[in-house]
Amino acid sequence: HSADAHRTDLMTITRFVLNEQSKYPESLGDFSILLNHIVLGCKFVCSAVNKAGLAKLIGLAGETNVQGEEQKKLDVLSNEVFIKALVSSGRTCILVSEEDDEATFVEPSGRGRYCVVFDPLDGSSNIDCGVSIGTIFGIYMVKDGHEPTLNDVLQPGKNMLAAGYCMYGSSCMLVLSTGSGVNGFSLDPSLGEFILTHPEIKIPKKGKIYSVNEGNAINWDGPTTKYVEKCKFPEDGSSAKSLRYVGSMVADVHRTLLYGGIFLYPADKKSPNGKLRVLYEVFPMSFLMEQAGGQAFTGKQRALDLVPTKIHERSPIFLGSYDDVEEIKALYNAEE
Ligand code: AHM
Ligand code: MG
Repeated sequence: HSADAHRTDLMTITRFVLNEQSKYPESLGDFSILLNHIVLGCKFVCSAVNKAGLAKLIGLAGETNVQGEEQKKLDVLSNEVFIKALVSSGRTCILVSEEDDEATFVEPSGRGRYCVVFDPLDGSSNIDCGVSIGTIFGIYMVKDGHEPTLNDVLQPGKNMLAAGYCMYGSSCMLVLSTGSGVNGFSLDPSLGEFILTHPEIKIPKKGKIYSVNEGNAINWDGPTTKYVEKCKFPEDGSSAKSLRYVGSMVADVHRTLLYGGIFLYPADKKSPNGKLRVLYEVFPMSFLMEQAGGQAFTGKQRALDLVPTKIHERSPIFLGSYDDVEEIKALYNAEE
């Protein structure tokens, strides 16, 4: 019986990645080691996020200002844990974190070939109210033998070797692509292991949900305005789309991946480059979308073709189901 098999033959994320890597005989197992360190960071953040509410209660009983400090600490703490886990893996050379203005260059003695770009705890406005937040990461590799420079991470997203996110939601889920499809793993808290629960995720070709901060509509450009209008008042006889917006990119993208639809963070008059960061928000999510059969578009081009010039650069982003992104592409292309 297949249900029994699920309970006794557990595909952990480590086993899964080792299996994948064994297809490449030249693989040294470095990637598996790196991933194990990322997984450790995710488990730590998951546990810290779950305790955050409790820590707040304890704080309230004691000092009055502990409350605010505890919450702030969660981003900083998550960042420290990831930086230390990644450096100690011995497999990284450059780290770019949303939390740090400058990139971290690993000392030569502890260096490896991988560059990791990440947002350790995304969706900061949702921490205080217990709504889903997440970690996003992307991985590049430096070409053999040269001294690593920022140019090794200022690469188009299509050069990433792997990308993923971990969502701290009603359950803790890690979604990963190493360039051959997308797989989802759920943390079994009793085992402390991520178990493959969502093999070969494919995004529906077309969806019924759009996801955007409509409060910014007054500042939108023509194509975005027109697209959202079409979601609400379709002209072709199709039914209107539902609106879902958590305000945590990981949660909004995760839902889009599983249910289909489109996620938008467009440019607006106030933020001509949108809000989201290219290296550790736009690229990893675009990589996952394409790997799942969807698309990701910046309003001008395929998102993964973008060449960033600064590590904290921003870009507008439209990603999700193939057909839905095709529609917004048509509207932007008609503008030109
Ligand atoms: P953050 O890095 O300060 O948490 O901001 C990123 C978040 C994303 O998770 C989310 O998609 C977006 O900001 C929501 O922005 P807004 O509140 O403008 O809708
Ligand atoms: Mg962020």
